[in-house]
Amino acid sequence: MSSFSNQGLTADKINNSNFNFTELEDCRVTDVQRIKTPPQPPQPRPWRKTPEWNKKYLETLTEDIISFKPSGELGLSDVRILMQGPVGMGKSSFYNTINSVFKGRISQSAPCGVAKSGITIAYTPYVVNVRSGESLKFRLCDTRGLEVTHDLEILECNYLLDGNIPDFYQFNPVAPINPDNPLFVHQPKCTEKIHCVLFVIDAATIGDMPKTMVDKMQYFQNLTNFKGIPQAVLLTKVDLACKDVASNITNVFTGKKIEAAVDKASNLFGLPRNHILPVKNNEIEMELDDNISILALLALRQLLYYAEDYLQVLQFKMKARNVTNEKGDKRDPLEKGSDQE
Ligand SMILES: Nc1nc2c(ncn2[C@@H]2O[C@H](COP(=O)(O)OP(=O)(O)OP(=O)(O)O)[C@@H](O)[C@H]2O)c(=O)[nH]1
Ligand SMILES: [Mg+2]
Repeated sequence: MSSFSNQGLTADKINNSNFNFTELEDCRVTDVQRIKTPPQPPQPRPWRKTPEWNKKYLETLTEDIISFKPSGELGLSDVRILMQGPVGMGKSSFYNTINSVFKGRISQSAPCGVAKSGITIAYTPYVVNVRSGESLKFRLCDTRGLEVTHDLEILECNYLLDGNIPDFYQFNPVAPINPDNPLFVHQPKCTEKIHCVLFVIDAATIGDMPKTMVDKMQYFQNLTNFKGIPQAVLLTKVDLACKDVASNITNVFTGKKIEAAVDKASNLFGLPRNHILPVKNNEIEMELDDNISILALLALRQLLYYAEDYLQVLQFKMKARNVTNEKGDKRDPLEKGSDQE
């Protein structure tokens, strides 16, 4: 039996009213240890494998994204990821969050905020530069948000996917662009087309989306499916959806409310759950937060993988049809009818 002598000290002096024992003469060491280290509550099981929340992992993700290059054979300078979704979901903020990581400070290049008819009104394929000034090999294409009453015409959505809408084109809700418009891009290059679609949805309000909006998104998704373009859902505002995540972003993959929002998005879009990417954009932050950056880069890296997989399929098709690449300019594998049977 392990015991110790109180050496003349009284229980009051020793326990300082913190310990729950009074029989000091026969106090076992194991008893003291048990009282000092109360058993920890079991950690909730993550619903998705959690990333390592540390600087080293942030560096790994950053390097993966910097080293991303679209497959050579198509001759693309970069891939285009189109952000689409209702107004105010955090599309522009996602670009700002990504751009901030590579700038090394909070950046607000894309205007964002809350306005009834939306803040973004133009098609803007944003580029991200590293600090040396070099551009990364992807563009986050921001566009006008969908509204229940007013939005992009479905034909305009089709033109967006096909690269017919010029960069920085300002949408006119009362006069949708058409092939007679002098700005219309009649023969877009493969690099001007969309290689991955990202539906941007607010995790806190996904359950309240009006049916008309869901229908609009699904209609747009059908178009995307028809063209074989890969898709994912960016689930923003996870801080507003779950208090535990608001207090600590690393709880995102254990938060039950986030898991429920992921399930909902997966059902809504008919996409596997690993295509649903939760993020928290910079909003209140004045300084970069590594955990926010890790979550955003994790999503972005996955989008680049989807775009790359798509390009590989296009290359197989190109080879099968024996068409030359953009440099040879003989035939574009994304030409209408060439990527679908
Ligand atoms: N708390 C919180 N707020 C966010 C988050 N993402 C975006 N916001 C805020 O939501 C509002 C709308 O964000 P935007 O990025 O402008 O949304 P958008 O989808 O680009 O909106 P439109 O351009 O109007 O279609 C802004 O006030 C953002 O600061 C997030 O993850 N958490
Ligand atoms: Mg916007």
